[in-house]
Amino acid sequence: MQAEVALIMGSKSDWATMEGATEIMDALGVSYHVEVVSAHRTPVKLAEFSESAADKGFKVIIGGAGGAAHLPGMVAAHTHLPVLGVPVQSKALNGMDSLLSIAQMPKGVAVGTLAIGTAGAFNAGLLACQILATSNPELAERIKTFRQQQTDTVLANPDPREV
Ligand code: RP5
Repeated sequence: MQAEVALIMGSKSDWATMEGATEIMDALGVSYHVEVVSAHRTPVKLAEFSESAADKGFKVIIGGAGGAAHLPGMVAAHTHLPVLGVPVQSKALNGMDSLLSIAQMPKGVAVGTLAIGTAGAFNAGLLACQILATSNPELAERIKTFRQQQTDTVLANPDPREV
């Protein structure tokens, strides 16, 4: 079965962060493909991957990268599919470099930028599911259930001193 989401990242070192996207996609029953595709180390592969992504059946691409994080922007330059960018926390600048590299796209080529690090990766997976849910009512119901469970958990235990 063809995966609906392509989850790509610039390096194997990004996996510890990007794995968070798979957590929520697994929970919501959305299929994904995972692969290292580097804007700088494998630029031809990046172009070929991005140009063929729609024809392969992918509907959303999540790209995670750190430092000079050109991956999501360059993917977006090669496809009309929605691209979600996750700034991986870098050692030198704590991910501020990654964030600005991904967020500051020029007008006309869009990347949806998430938060730095694991929260951003998780939310990229969630947002990919929400995009797919616009044409999948059953997935939309599963997302609503997830959100309600999250709300119920917080409301059920409002004392910050209790675990
Ligand atoms: C980026 O450089 C990657 O996305 C990664 O976050 C960062 C460091 O890569 P490695 O040197 O760990 O392979 O391209």
